[in-house]
Amino acid sequence: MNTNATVRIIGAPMDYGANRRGVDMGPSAIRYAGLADELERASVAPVDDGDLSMPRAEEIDPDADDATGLESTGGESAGVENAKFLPEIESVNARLADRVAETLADGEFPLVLGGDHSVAIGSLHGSARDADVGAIWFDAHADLNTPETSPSGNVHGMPLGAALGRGVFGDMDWAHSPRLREESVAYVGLRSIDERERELVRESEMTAFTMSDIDQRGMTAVVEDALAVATDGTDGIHVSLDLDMIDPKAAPGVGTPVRGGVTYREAHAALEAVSRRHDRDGILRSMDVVEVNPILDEANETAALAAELTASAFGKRIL
Ligand code: HAR
Ligand code: MN
Ligand code: MN
Ligand code: MN
Repeated sequence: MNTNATVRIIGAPMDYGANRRGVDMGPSAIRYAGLADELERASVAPVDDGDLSMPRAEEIDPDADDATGLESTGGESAGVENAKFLPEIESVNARLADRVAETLADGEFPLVLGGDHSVAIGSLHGSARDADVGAIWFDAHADLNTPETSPSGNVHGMPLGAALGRGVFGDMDWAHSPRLREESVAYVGLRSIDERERELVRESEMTAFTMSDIDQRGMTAVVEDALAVATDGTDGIHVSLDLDMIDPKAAPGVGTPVRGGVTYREAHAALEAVSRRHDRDGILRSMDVVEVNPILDEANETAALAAELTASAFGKRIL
């Protein structure tokens, strides 16, 4: 990284937004896999803030062993009751947003370790508090649902919907807070999109690079275009890295694996492209690394890859 900013690691061991237990262990798994050493190899001195404290899902709901939470009602007529654990998710995210905003105000770089992808609601809310922020969303999924459109009621399918100020999001008043603008958001890696979400993405002003775009154009060209979108007219970018962008062969330990994802090297190429642009223009402002589920991954290789990719984003080079 060409800035001297301290990278502050903020763990958010939350799985309330996912449909399976295990991503709550993501922050531990990524640390155990050697995140600090990897970052040091990128000449970054990380400071670890530890984890935000939060009750385990079973302490809220004894039947949450598969994180079923409330029964999903789904469909357009459903309201916030179709968002499982929404009050708990909002309360964690309100604290996370404050931590991210304070970290930025101190001139440091917030690196948020999830947790399921609903933690991006907090990191984006904090990052966009005092700045105009663009985003690159590395993900197999569009995460654009709202409680009204979600087929599952799982909030990890809704963080971009929330950050764009769509739908009803209880206390987290995105409609009246600083938020993302559609034209400053670029997806990379999409391949699993709900029917309703497909319409929402098409109708939106967001830029979507699917797996087919990566097949046809190559990862580096795609990410350079995504960077152009997210940096245009903004003060900096938030990178949200959902490990399920990567093919389950290289990243088996994720909450929602989808085959046909990017390879190990393409993933590094993606984050290296972010880092090269950051070296030039100092564009990177905040980042989250989410959906690592070590339960599904005997060798903890997904967490190791998460640590390596983070180092690539911060400037680690092969030579
Ligand atoms: N779109 C589906 C839903 O809303 C699947 C959710 C996506 N899961 C994730 N997000 N891992 O990236 O339920
Ligand atoms: Mn996601
Ligand atoms: Mn703003
Ligand atoms: Mn995903």
